[in-house]
Order: sequence, then structure tokens, then C-alpha cells
Amino acid sequence: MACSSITIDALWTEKIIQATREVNPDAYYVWGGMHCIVAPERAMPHADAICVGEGDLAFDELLTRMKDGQDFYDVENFWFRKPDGEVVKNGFRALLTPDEMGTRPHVQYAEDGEEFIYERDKGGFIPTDRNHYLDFNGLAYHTIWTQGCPYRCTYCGNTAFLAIDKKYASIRQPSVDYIIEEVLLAKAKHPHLSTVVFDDDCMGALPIPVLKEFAEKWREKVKIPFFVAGIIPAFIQREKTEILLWAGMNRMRMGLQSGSDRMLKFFKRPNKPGVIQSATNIIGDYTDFMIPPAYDIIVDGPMEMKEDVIDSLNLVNNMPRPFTINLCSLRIIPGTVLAQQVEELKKTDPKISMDEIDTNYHDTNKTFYNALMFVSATFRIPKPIFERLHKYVIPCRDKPKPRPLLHFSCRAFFFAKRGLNDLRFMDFSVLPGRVGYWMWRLGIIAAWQKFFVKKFDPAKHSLLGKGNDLSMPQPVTYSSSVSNAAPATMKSDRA
Ligand code: B12
Ligand code: SF4
Repeated sequence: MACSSITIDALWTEKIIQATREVNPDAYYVWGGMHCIVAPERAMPHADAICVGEGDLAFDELLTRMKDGQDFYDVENFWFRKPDGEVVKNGFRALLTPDEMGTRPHVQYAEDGEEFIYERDKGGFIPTDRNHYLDFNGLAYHTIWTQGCPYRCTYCGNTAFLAIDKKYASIRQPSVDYIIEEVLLAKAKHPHLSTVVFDDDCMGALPIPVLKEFAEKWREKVKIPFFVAGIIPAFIQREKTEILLWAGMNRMRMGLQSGSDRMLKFFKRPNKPGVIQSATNIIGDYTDFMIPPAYDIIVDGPMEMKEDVIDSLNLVNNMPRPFTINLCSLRIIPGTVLAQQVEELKKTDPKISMDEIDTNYHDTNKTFYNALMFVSATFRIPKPIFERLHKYVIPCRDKPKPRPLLHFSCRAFFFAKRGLNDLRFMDFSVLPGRVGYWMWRLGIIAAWQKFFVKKFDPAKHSLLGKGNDLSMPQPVTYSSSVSNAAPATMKSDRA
């Protein structure tokens, strides 16, 4: 049996393996995914083999050896428990090259009635249907095109990847044709898909020629809006933003994390002075053409002092509008640098206590500070009032009194506005459920997007040359598709 999970689902995986083993003690249990990469010592006791690195080619090799009846205990990227109980910890194979990524098979879809989901209320395993898809993903198709991130923020799983192989810092991706083919296959299987969500860590780091090739082919072949969920302020450039908008991007998400330089240094996030302001100003120039951009902010860190939280509040209240925020509670991912930082801090600071990532980090503390964050993300609070409110703000380390009602009301108000913005663009990538499906069936989504959503036309709307770009040097990229290709040109519909 093969399982895949991240840390937040590790406990479930352990229980599933245990329960299945009781029914079928002879089966061989292989566990892979992020949890096995960052916390292999914790995962190993529960399975017969765990995949501690990339699984693609390593799993192929393991399966082939098993099928052929060969010894497999030396397959790289795996740890194994031998029948005598000895644990074999193998080394790592080289990371996939972009060419190898491009030869991996696309997602394979089961025939109707061949795929099952467990629903306790319905008596166990039942065949999946379209409604399951709609309940999880709405009209969105989630995927990633690139892998890797040049940064090493201490709280992020990327620090654990980099400890395995420094090449995780490079952006690797299969060709433009490969990702387009993947999306077209998904759309053929689920014709209602109306938005593609790229959950990549750092898609914004792709070089301009790659983005241009992507834009031209996307417009020609896919023709539905997409959401870029992995953007880092230092990589925001006006030209890249325009290429993506022209291609069909209708939403972006960017990690800001904190308004406090001290906290950004603690998280080891490179932050040239003014880079966040420059990035939000550039994005702010294009909000007519997209659902308000979402900015991630980390809260509830016990190392934040009052000045730090005030800096974050000021950042949010002063940014160009409209925008929305994702408040994320700081949690420890095992195996990361943050885990070590927290252990160090605990030795000298009695106020440091933190949870591991076993719950969703959008479930933030119900404090006045977080409530104020939701309000200032909904509308700009006038400066004199805002500054007065600062005196009621208490950082998490000083154990502020919980304000559940206030937090709930401010959050509900914030989400109502956010939901309305999605409806303004007829976008059901974040709003799950069946309403979107019926809107799609009735042709309302297509008609709305055609007539009421303002499209970016480079000939009319380009602001290239407007100088507020403080982006940093680009990281190394390995692109199989474009490194030798001549840069494509960005054409407008009217050109
Ligand atoms: C895409 C993504 C998402 C998408 C998922 C979309 C989807 N439909 O899958 C969304 C946005 C929904 C999401 C949500 C969350 N995510 Co996320 N996400 C990612 C991201 C950017 C890429 C994951 C991915 O697809 N990688 C590509 C695949 C191919 O890699 P992979 O899954 O690791 O699999 C490889 C190996 O692990 C191995 N493998 C995997 N499974 C198996 C199984 C077997 C049998 C074998 C042999 C091998 C094997 O082989 C694969 C190929 O090499 C990662 C960051 C990253 N760089 O990985 C974060 C990441 C996985 N997410 C993370 C987190 C914390 C979350 C959330 C908890 C955030 C929250 N809201 O609170 C939620 C949890 C949702 C949930 N319960 O599943 C953390 C996980 C840390 C941890 N140790 O658990 C990561 C690492 C980011 C980080 N900050 O460090 N996420
Ligand atoms: S920029 Fe994002 S993906 Fe990269 S290391 Fe930092 S948090 Fe992780």
C-alpha cells in the first residue's frame, strides 16, 4: 500500500496504516510526501519503507525491482526496514532535470466508478463523482509547474529540502507545452474547470522569455483565467506582471509575511528596503484587471514584540488598495531552521512557546490584533483612529485576552467583502460548491467574463517604463523549453 502526506496529515496516515495492517498484515507499506522528507525519523516506525526525497524515478525503480523479485534495499531516496528490524537509510539520487520532468506521465484519471472516497456518513468507500470534485475545488484545477525556490525562509519546508540538495534553490520546470498539455487533459476530463491555480512556490521567478512563451500558448490553447499563488516581492517586475495579465492571470498571491524588518531578518527573508512597497505599488497599478491580490502575513509568533506587530499593521493599513490578506499563524514545521531557532530562543526567553504544524495555520488566535488586521485589510482606517487603536494591541507573547466575538465579526465582514470580489469576476476557484457549476452550465460565467471583466490589453494599458521596480537579481533557472528559444513577442489582440 502506498500513502502520501504532509505533516498536517501524518497522524491520519499513521492511523490508516495501522488499521490496514490489522486487516492485511502481509501487505508492504510505503509512505512518501513532505512529512517523510522533513521528519523521516518520525515516519519510519509506521511504514516498511519511506521515501525521503523525490519519488518519481525512485518509486519507478522500487516497483520494478519488486516486480522482478530483485533485492531493493539499496534503492536511493528510500529508507527501509528489513525483516530483522534493521533500518537501512539510503542516500539521495540527483534531482530531476527539466527534461526528466517533461517525460513524467501526466495525472492519470480513473474511469467513472473506479475511484473511491471514504465517507463515514455514507457507510464507507463510495465511488467519487463530480460533486466531490466541486466540493473540494470548486471550478478550479490546482497544479504546480515549477519546483524550487531560491530563498531559505526559516519557517519553510524549503530549508529542509536545501539540507538534502542545494539544487532545490533553482527553479526547475518542464516545458511550456508540457504544462499546457496537462491542463488541457484536466479540462477534457472536467469540462467545468474555469480557473487554473498555480500553487508553485515561486512561479514569479520564471524568466521573461519563458513567461512570454507561456502567455502566447496559453492564450491560443487554454483560454481560461489562471491564478498565480506563488509570488515573492523581490521578483515582481512590471513587465512580468503585464505578460501574466495578458496571458489571462486573474489573481495573484504574494508572501509579505511581516512589516517588521526585525522579523523578516529573523525569518531570513531577503528584504531590500522598499522592496515590499515597490512590489505592492506595481501590483496596485493593475488591480482593475484582477481579483484583489492576496498578501500573506504571518501572525501569532511569540518572538514578535509590540513594535513588530505595529509595523505589520501599518504595512497593511497603508498598502495600495484593493487587496486582501491571508493571515497565517506561525507554526513549526519539523526539520526546519525555525524549529532550531525556537529551541535556542526558549533557553533565554521564557515567553517562547509554539505549536507544531498539526492544525491549519489559517486558524489564527482570536486576538484584538488579528481582528484589527482583518478590519484594516477591509478598508483603510483613518490614521488618527488607527494610531489610537495601537495602544490596545498586545503581541502574542504577552498573552492577550481572547476576543472571539470581535475576531469572528471582523473576519466575517472581511470574508463577505472578499467573496463579493470573487463574484464580481465570476470566479469559483476559492469558493467551492455546486453554485459555480450551475453558473458554468448556464453559460453565465463565460458571458460574464466576456462582457463584464476588464481585460488587460498591452496596447491600451501597458505602463512599462513607469519606474518603481526594485526587484532583485533573478535566480538560476533550468528551463528545458526556453533556454535556446528566441524570446517571443507580446502581442495585443489588436496588434
Ligand atoms: C501545492 C501545495 C499546496 C496546495 C495543494 C494542491 C494540491 N491539489 O495538491 C494547497 C494550496 C491546497 C496547499 C495547502 C496546504 N499546504 Co501546501 N504546498 C504546496 C507546495 C507548494 C507544492 C506541493 C507539491 O505538489 N509538490 C510537488 C510534489 C510532486 O511533491 P511532493 O508532494 O513532495 O511529492 C514528491 C515526494 O514527496 C514524493 N512522494 C510524495 N508522495 C509519495 C508517496 C509515495 C508512496 C512515494 C514513494 C513518494 C511520494 O514523490 C513526489 C515526487 O517527487 C508545497 C511546497 C513544496 N515545495 O513542496 C507546499 C507544502 C507542502 N504545503 C505546506 C502546508 C503547511 C500546507 C497547508 C497545511 C497550509 C495551510 N493552509 O494551513 C495546507 C494543507 C492542505 C492539506 N491538508 O493537504 C507545507 C507542508 C509542510 C509539512 N511538513 O507538512 C509545504 C511544504 C510548504 C511549506 N511552507 O513548507 N499546499
Ligand atoms: S519564499 Fe516562500 S517558498 Fe521560498 S523559502 Fe520563503 S516561504 Fe518558502
